[in-house]
Amino acid sequence: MVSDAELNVVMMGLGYIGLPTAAVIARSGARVLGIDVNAQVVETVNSGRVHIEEIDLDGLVSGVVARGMLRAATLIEPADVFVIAVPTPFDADHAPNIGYVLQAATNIAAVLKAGDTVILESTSPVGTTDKVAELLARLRPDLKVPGHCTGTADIAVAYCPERVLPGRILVELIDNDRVIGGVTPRCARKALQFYRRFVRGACVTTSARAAEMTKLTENAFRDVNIAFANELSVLADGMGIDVWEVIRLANRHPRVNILAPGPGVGGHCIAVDPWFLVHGDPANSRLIRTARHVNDDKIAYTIGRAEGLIDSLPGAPVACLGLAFKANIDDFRESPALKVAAHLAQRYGSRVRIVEPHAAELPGDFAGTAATLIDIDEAIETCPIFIVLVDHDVFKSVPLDERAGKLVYDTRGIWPDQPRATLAVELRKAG
Ligand code: SAJ
Repeated sequence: MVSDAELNVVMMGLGYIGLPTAAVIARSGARVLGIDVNAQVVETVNSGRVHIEEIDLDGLVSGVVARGMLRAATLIEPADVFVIAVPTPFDADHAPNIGYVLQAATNIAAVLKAGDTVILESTSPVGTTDKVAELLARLRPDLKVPGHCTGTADIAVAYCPERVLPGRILVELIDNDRVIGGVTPRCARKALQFYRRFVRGACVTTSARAAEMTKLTENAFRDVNIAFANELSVLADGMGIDVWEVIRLANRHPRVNILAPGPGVGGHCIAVDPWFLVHGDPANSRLIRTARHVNDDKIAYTIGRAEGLIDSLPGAPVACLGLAFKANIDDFRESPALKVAAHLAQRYGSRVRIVEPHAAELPGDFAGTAATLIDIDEAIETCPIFIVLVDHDVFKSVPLDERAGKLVYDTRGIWPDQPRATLAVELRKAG
């Protein structure tokens, strides 16, 4: 690989993963060109600003752009390493759509030269990296592509999944271990050299297919475990038992570690990636598919429980706490909290007051409803009913004396000291 000072890297896609990764690589001393189809994003990054919220990202991007280490464009240029971090959504029938990955690979093929490394980071169905190599071989018959040539290949093709947690991206990009899968072992070694530049965690090499499955496995593992917690919460509700107490007690067992139930699973990873495994082998992925359904169904269940509580106090204002897909972030995409709150706003109109410190105004989902956005202080003053949908720190810190008399449906278990008589589960038992 070329020396540090000369290394040129192209990042395909400047989204939630691509932009922070590009900035971290630029900080490590490589010159990075970020490519995005959205001209607005390109302009924002080139002016040293960010279009996504992530802790400390603004300062990092403005610094590396000011030093000339990171710039953005819509058109690709030659480089030494190409990293693909574009979306891999699923279609209506949950079939993975790798169209953006193949388009990125097509663009890379146009500028590829001997000695280059192509790395896919997007979460992808097993076999996608092989398809990228196959495409490069077809588009560039002048190059010896791994898996499609004899002797030493001219380029390297590898898969290295991103594993960072929104809200901790910059820390986890450096500290997390990385799984690096090569189309051939030599490809993995080439990609390993690249990640060692900026990763402090261990970098482990394997095959591209094993690395692809590892990524899907990580998110499916979490989905299945959250589904267990969500199923427990429904069972406990039916028996008039506080599920949070049961989980706290069960987790005292040295080999039990139950995750947290909630209003459903949101975001763009955990609720999507397990389908890639299911789609690959539907007959043998019964548990993973069922977990997806359990988590998706929790949204409708939460709405039903919330309606029961709201109807118990006709006409009273209702505070819905949180819209984000999880705590302390401003990301509302695929958020179960937003779906529940928007449904309640449709049904109960001006009775519904939304508290979301990460929103300046209500999202479009509330258009046509009479719901309003208020702050937590106003909610405490005016609302006798609280539906807790997100465990933002600011909600957790509301002291008991300010909520003692409220009727509470706490889907996130943020207030363990809430008097039982005011909890939705207790009211249901009584009713
Ligand atoms: N959730 C629960 N209960 C829990 C944990 C989470 O209901 O005990 C919910 C959250 O509220 C949220 C959803 O699950 O709605 C997902 O949140 P998350 O924090 O579990 O995960 P993400 O989607 O923010 O990030 C995940 C991470 N994967 C794993 O932890 C295995 C991250 O490391 C990945 O990089 C990311 O997916 C990704 O990009 O794939």
